[in-house]
Amino acid sequence: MSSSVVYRSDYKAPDYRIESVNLVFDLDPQTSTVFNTMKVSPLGAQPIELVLDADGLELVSIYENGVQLPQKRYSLTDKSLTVHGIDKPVTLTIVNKFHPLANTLLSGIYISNGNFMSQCESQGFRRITYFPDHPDILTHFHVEIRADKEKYPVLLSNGNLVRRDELENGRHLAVWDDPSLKPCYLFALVAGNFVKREEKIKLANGKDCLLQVWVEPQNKDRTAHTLESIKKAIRWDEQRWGLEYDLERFMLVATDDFNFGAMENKGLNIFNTRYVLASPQIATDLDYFNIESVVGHEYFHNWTGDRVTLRDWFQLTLKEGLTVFRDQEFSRDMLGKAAAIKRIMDVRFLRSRQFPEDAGPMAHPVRPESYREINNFYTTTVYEKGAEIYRMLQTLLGREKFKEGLRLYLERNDGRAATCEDFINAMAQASERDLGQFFRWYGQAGTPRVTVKSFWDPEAHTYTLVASQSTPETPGQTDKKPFLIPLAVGLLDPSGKDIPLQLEDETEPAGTTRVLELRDAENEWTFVNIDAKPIPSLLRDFSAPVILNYPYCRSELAFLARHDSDPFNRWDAMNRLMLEALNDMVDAIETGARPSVDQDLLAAFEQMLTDERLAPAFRAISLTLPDEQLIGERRTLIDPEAIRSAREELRSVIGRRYSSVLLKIAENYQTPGEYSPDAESAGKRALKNLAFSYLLAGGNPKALLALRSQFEQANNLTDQLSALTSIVNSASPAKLDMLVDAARKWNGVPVLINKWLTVQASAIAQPGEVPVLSRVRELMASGAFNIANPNSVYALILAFCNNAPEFHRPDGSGYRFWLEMIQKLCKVNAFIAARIARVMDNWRRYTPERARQMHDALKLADSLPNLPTGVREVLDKALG
Ligand code: 0A1
Ligand code: ZN
Repeated sequence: MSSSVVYRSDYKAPDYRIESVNLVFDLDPQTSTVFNTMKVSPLGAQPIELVLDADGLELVSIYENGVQLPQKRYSLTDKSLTVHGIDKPVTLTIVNKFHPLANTLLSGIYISNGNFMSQCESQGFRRITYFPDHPDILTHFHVEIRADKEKYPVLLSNGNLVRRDELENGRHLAVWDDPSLKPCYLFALVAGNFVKREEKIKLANGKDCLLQVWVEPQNKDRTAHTLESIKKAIRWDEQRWGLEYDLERFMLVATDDFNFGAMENKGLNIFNTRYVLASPQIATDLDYFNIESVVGHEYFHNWTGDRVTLRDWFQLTLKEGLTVFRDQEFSRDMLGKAAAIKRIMDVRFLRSRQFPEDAGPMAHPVRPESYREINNFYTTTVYEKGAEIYRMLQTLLGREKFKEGLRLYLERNDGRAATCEDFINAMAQASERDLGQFFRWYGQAGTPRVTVKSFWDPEAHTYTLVASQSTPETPGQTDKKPFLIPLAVGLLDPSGKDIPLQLEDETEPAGTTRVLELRDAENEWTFVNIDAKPIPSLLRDFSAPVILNYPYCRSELAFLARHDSDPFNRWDAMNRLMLEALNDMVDAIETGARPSVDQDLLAAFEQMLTDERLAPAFRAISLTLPDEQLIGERRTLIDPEAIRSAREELRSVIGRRYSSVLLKIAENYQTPGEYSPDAESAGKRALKNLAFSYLLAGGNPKALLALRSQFEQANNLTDQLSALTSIVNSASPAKLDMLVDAARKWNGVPVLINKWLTVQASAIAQPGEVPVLSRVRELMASGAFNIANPNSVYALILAFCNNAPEFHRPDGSGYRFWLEMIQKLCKVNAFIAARIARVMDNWRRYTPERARQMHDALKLADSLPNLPTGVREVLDKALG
């Protein structure tokens, strides 16, 4: 078992170079052939053993310098082809076959809606041909694609198009040459029936660049937003970081069948259609927003990932964390006045997804030390916590020094495979700071707890903050050293204004937000000239990925929610208030008492609801109750039913108590006229639809009527879907007709059908209604669902598993369903199976009877024969 574990410490630099690779593809959906010619040069004087990776390939023949290689010169296993004794530069030619149609893992080259599509990160290239499938082997790729011309009129690969030609038997060819050096995980190939939207633009350096978005013909009218997003990303990278694009063209292709969101293949990004297609009828405001951010993410990888790539997969966060940080900054800048919303959305995601991961059996450092299946490590820890590391550096060093450091890192490592140390060294050099302690963020898992205490001395007019830190144990790590934690703080005077901040060893105040550096187990800071007891605003803009403990009383939270000049903390104060109130309500429900709603919370809620000076988008996000996952996080044991009851009770109280204000908001924040996804209109729709959802939770008949007509008449999907969701989650019998209606309208458009599945899988079942699982099973048997399509699995199965009270029904039906799904998915797509397996990660956190049943289900899954490595890794860790 342990032999399949890969350790970071085992890294060995290659003793050879691949000077170039020439690939000729003869494409056929059943069996494709590739002619792979590599120039290999040993680096030292010793003959080398060249180990080429393989996965499911059929070897046809192998030649060295044009001569067939004798049997004794190579060994072949399932997973590798080793050529022995290469003692000088040679040209190896390997001919092999692979089977696109049978490739349901969607890694390597596969078929999607009849078209050829590729996905090589992280280890898919070995499913195409024999090659050293490691990110530190960089080479020049020259690619010829041959295929039937009628079925596959468009033939694409990385780099520049150098030739197109006709062949016999109705076939044709295209030749692509990529002038850049790249590892094979960035290779891409697309062949099929696609149409394009294109535009030629001028880059900041004056060079022309051709931008193309390729989609299946029915989707051509849904690509304008994507093309605009590419242009915005290019401009932003030029302006914010001075980074330019380096090829003659930038292409993006969309596919319905894709394991992740998108992929940054050099010059030829491949995207899941859900992050490409947009029109008012098929995309919500959030979809428009996400498309822009994912387009940005993949484009930004051109520098952070492609030009500077990774030495080994353990360094994944070097490209992913950094690129998430870059896309977060991009989206924030694109939002203009509504910028604060982005940080709130990102932190909300981090807290409800990454914090539980960091506290569970899969907890791992941002740079892991070992893995069995690298695909299991494309996690919220590597991505989102990783992004926080780069953000903290920017906060600590300041924007200018951070930018200098980034540019130094890119300059030094351009065309190379780098490590996290390379990045930190460049930052240390640019800022002339020792970042040794900071580097612990890459190596220690777990969410640090920061506890703050405050002391006001009315005689000395000083205010002292004492902060201490500790980080819980995580698997394999018991003894944690202190982190360097940037703690951005402000102090509010009794009228709610920011106090100019002066520390005791300073001669004058400097600013109203200060970044304190918590370095030790405990540190303290004293501010002077503080005449009245202030209220501290701690961890402004969420300056570090930590759990902050400060003994705020509820009136202080309400005060911050009303006055804090830091919009993030204003939201956070409201959120904490809600969480505390909900926590009390769950306590009451669990002990059989009637839950009562906190009056401080209601007052703060009403205050914000009616504060017309606040942007609607900000009000909408601040007045949304924390999700069930987050409420569960602070419980000793999770009882999903009690959590839902509490949350629904609070929603209904709000809906009844503030019905007239809510109705007014629902009316005032209509967005008549042509649909536009801009931040201001989207904010209005968000606030209006939130108002409606509270009203419906409170059983308001007027709101029900209004929402029914909104569903029928809205000119945009945001309003339609929101109406449908609110009604499906209410007691109204209208939901059945509406679902039928939606199915009719949305039929034939996969992104819409998936939303339709999710609404039903996530439904809040009303008393007397059949369990959601029954409906899920019906849907699985219908034509709307396809187990071979990852989006479909996520939309129905994963959405159901995240519908906590339904999935965790005390009868164990959800867990039996989960086991069945694991069994089925293992046969179709092991990566997706591993993802679904993870919903049981935190079984120990549930009420005892649930935990027992979850444990049993995990045991049963673990005893299934022929479990894929990735699924076994997840199950074994969960079982501990
Ligand atoms: N690098 C991509 C994520 C990605 C990873 C693996 C994939 O297939 C197994 C696909 C995409 C990104 O960060 O966008
Ligand atoms: Zn990425």
